Amino acid sequence: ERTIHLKDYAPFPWLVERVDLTFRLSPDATRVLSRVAFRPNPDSAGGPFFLHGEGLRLISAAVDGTLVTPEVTPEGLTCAVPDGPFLWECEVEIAPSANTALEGLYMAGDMFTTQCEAEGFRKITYYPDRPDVMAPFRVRIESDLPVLLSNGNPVASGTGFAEWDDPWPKPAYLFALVAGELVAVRDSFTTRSGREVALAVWVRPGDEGRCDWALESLKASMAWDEAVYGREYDLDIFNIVAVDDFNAGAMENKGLNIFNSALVLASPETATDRDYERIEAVIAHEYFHNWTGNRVTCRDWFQLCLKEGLTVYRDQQFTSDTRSAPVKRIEDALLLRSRQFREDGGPLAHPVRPESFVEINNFYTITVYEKGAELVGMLKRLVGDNAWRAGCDLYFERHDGQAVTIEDWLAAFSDVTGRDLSQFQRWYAQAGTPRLAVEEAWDGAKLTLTFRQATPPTPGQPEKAPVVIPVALGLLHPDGGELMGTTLVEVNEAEQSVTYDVADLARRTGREVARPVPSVLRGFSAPVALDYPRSTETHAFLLAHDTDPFNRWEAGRSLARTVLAAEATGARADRAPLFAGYRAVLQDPSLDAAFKALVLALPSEDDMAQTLHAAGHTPDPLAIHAAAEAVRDATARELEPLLAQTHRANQVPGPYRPDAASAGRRSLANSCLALLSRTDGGERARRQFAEADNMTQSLAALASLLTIGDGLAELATFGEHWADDRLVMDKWFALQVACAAPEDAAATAERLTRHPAFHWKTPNRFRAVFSSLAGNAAGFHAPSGAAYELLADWLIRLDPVNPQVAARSVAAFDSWPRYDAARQERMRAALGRIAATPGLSRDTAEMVSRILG
Ligand code: DPP
Ligand code: ZN
Repeated sequence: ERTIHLKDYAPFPWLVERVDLTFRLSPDATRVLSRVAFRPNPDSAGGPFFLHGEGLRLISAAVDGTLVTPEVTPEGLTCAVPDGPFLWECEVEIAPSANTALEGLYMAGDMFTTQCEAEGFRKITYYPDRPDVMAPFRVRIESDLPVLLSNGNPVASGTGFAEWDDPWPKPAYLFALVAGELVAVRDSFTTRSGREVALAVWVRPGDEGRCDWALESLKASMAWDEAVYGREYDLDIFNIVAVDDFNAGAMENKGLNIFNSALVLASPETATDRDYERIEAVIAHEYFHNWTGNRVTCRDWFQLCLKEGLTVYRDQQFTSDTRSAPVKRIEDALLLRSRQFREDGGPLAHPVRPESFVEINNFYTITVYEKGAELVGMLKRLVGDNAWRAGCDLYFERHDGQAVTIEDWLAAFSDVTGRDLSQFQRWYAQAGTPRLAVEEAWDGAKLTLTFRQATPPTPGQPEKAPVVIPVALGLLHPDGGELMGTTLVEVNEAEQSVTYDVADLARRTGREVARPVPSVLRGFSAPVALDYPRSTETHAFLLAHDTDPFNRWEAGRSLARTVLAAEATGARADRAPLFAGYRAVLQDPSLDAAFKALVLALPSEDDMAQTLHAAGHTPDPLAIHAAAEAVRDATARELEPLLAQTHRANQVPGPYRPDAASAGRRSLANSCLALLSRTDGGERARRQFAEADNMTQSLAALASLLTIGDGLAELATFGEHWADDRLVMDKWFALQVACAAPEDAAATAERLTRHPAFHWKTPNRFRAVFSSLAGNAAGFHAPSGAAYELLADWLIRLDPVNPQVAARSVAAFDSWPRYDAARQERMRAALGRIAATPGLSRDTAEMVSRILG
């Protein structure tokens, strides 16, 4: 297998002056004509003229107008070319209708669409398909279809054709083309310098009523990027297209964003609050790429975090500003700890900037994205808000129109601040989650905190050096008040101490001297695992008194974790402090509803498996599930009147609105509903299901019923009612598997694969069943191994059709090393069976071999 290494980077020996493409569209035989003006790259040491190209039928090629016969291989072609500038022309034929991998030019139903990131453009024509080759593109599309779209501004159109011109130099991965019978929902935005931008969301006829939220979110994003980063949009038009068959979430093609329809289309009847929030965030994310990714792009794919980590960070900021900042921070930490820490602690661990890959599509990971965003957040914390903005401005100014590296990014900040960021750079190079141990010493007047950091070994990286860990901390007085507000401690040694003169702090705040209660890693100021054993009383105290909302939530979480860890390992736990904490939080009028809902949610079962594994146990998924169920049952019994009252008090009257406050109240009411269903036999949920006028309420009610082993009638009603709606049916498929009892999960998934609407070649539908199965921890790890077998069977079937989706789904098996011998053996056997499949894709083969180690 070819392995690509970061250290082997060399620039392409030519520069591209401009690209002209003509597409003669036809599902089975599309012709692509390209004219590319090359000139020698003065920064290159030279080399052969090699153009990437895969699965293309070469019709003809010419250099400066003279026909040539290039040497063609499965990866591309080489050709003799002149020493100076020259014009390359070629014509190829491709078959979009045969493209089930959904990479390159493909058919989504009757429409033509593209997905080129990372290396899909080479399936469209011969080209230097690498992000450091940037050029302006002009595109002519010839087709009888009514809507013909590409990047940039429209420059000409007539019967059977349209022409587009993108003046901004871009790499081929940002190329896009869409053609089909689409309708537009339009709006406009005036930039702060007065440029009028025409906005449109293009959808299949019938979906027009579900575009308003995407347009609102887009306008809000455009205004936010101007206000917060001073970044304006730079074309006359911004198009978004909704596509049903799409491998990922969305794609930031210049001026023509293409979205998985699940992340664009929303109406109160069909989309949940969660969907609305995700749509808003993803619209923002793709829009923000216009500056972080498009105007300034990546030199090579090893630098993927340069654009993704930064853009995720920016979309997180946007959501914090638009909704609740503490709630957003908690949600991001939840995601990071449940999925990124898992990845970082298993066989798929890799640095935020990997050093090698076989298939780059396998590195669009939670580590590159979410840990990448954490690194950006830490950088901002370390340099401060003013230097942050100055550094960003310098980065944009210096590198506009360039393809750059993490070193270039960090240089902007060291230049602005004079600070040496070389130790910080280790965060990009070292895989694994640093563990930060904290110890307190109290002498009656001074408090010393000692920090010890260590990053565990990961594949290929046995030894780790200390990183810079910004630790935000505060000190609380035992009377509940704040003794010292949040300060930042930079931990950059393996072991480091900091001492606080508590006597002095007490005098200054007019309090008695007493041992303070530290609140450490406020706001989750660094993506580390904190090892700070504290008593239940301390957690209860922090839950009641911490002034930092994140740590307040964290304290509640720790109470729950302590109970679950004990009960899942057969020990007895005192649940009373947890229930007391729940009571206090539910009754606190100063806390918002979304926050209360987050406190009420138990750590996920996979999260508990990670916790137990880190503590030296072999986690038993069934025991964890049973413990969580028992705690939920007990919570429902113990807190019933308060839950019922909270449920009533948080009903949102009037027509559905997706704003954060309403969504927060629904979230809290539905958390209560889920618990109350355990004691009321599902009565409230059945009523809510019958009366619901929006998807949030009806899906929550249905989930509550299915979780208590009820709701079959409602499930059938729901399925019939929404049979023709592919997005809602994805929820119908997913929910049944997600809510199935451990012993039923595999059978439920298997039964659904026989459902006539199980269109397994559509990624959303495949994932509705199989991501849900992998996410149902106790069901996936049921002792029979049936879920492992079923997933392996389907991955073997999917791989030749859609290698990208198959490869991503294999990651479900990456937790095998933490389980008992029997489960390990079954999971490895399933992986072995996939590995032994003849003709396995490069994508899936790489994943399986990394997981097996
Ligand atoms: N479309 C994906 C994203 O925005 C990859 N660039 O993250
Ligand atoms: Zn992105």
